[in-house]
Amino acid sequence: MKITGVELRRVQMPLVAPFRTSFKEELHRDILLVRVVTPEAEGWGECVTMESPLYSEEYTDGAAEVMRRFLIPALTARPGLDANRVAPTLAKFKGHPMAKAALEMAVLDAELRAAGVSFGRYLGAVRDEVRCGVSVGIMNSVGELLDAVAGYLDEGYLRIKLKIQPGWDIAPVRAVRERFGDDVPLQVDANAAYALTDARTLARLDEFDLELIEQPLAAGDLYQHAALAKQVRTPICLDESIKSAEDAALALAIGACSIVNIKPGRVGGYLEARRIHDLCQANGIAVWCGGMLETGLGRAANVALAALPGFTLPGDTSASRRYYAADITEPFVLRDGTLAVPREPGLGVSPLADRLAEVTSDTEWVRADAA
Ligand code: SMG
Ligand code: MG
Repeated sequence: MKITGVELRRVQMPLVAPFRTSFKEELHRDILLVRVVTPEAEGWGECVTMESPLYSEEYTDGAAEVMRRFLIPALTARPGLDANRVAPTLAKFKGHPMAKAALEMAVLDAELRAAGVSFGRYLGAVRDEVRCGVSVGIMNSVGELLDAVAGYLDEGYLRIKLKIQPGWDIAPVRAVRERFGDDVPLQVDANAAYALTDARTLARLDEFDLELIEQPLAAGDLYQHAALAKQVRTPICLDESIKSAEDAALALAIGACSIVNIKPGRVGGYLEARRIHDLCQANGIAVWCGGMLETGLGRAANVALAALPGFTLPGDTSASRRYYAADITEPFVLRDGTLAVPREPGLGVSPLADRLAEVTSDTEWVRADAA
């Protein structure tokens, strides 16, 4: 297919409640969507960057800039483009996996809509619905946290992930265990807030029988994670450290983790995400699908990915209402702790025109011959 042009669209989405991690509190999302137009079909992509480069090096204004200046011109200059050629075409530009992933997602959506094939079927989904967890932010008090967790358990979430940081770790985890019991699948995510010298503190989490501890140390600390893994019993899961299937292979080879959080944006797209899934599955390593507070567009693709056979743990693929009072697509609704995998072609969901218009703050058309 040949790209006619790409629309960059910014949408303003207030969160239903503040979401605090060890690096930032989010109250509102300023999201970059891409719409790839081809003669056969249109496709949507969602860029999962945040406003500032705190989760990783990327940030939303930077992603828009690298797309309009480098990535989109490289793609539109290519006749015979398909989703599998997006990453190789963009590989000469270093970094920017989230920007690249959004474009690849949009091209894949256009291609699959034209072919009448769903994301799930294309990626290799083996389930009609996926089991969901929820990620619970850092709160002002343990009481507030317990109320939030109680609400999510009532809604039916199948596992709870608590965001932690130094000073908000042992006490909140203990309180959640004491209040809700040992049977609730519970895990924690530090977003790289600790150092290897904190190994003793992290080992104190062992008594709570957590499913995993996610990204305790810095993204570059692969070796240190391997050392930490020898000092704690709780399985280590990596998020920020894994930017490609190669990274995942290295992490597994040196024992830096025993579980992987797969986020398509972080690794440059759904096709690389599938490669990581395949690698982990071949090595008997469990994976689960992470989240970046996506709208219904990114959620549709994540849910399709999470339906692959190796995604054996519940993901951060929560229902739309956990994030947004009104999503830009028909909302994803939790049923018995699961979300349904869309069956229609491509993403299987589309933005609701009125809703999209309401939340759009800016649109920009990048034409093919701008190259
Ligand atoms: O989409 O439910 C979601 C958020 C899940 O905790 C979540 N994401 O490190 O895994 C993570 C964080 C990154 C985003 S923080 C704004
Ligand atoms: Mg994480």
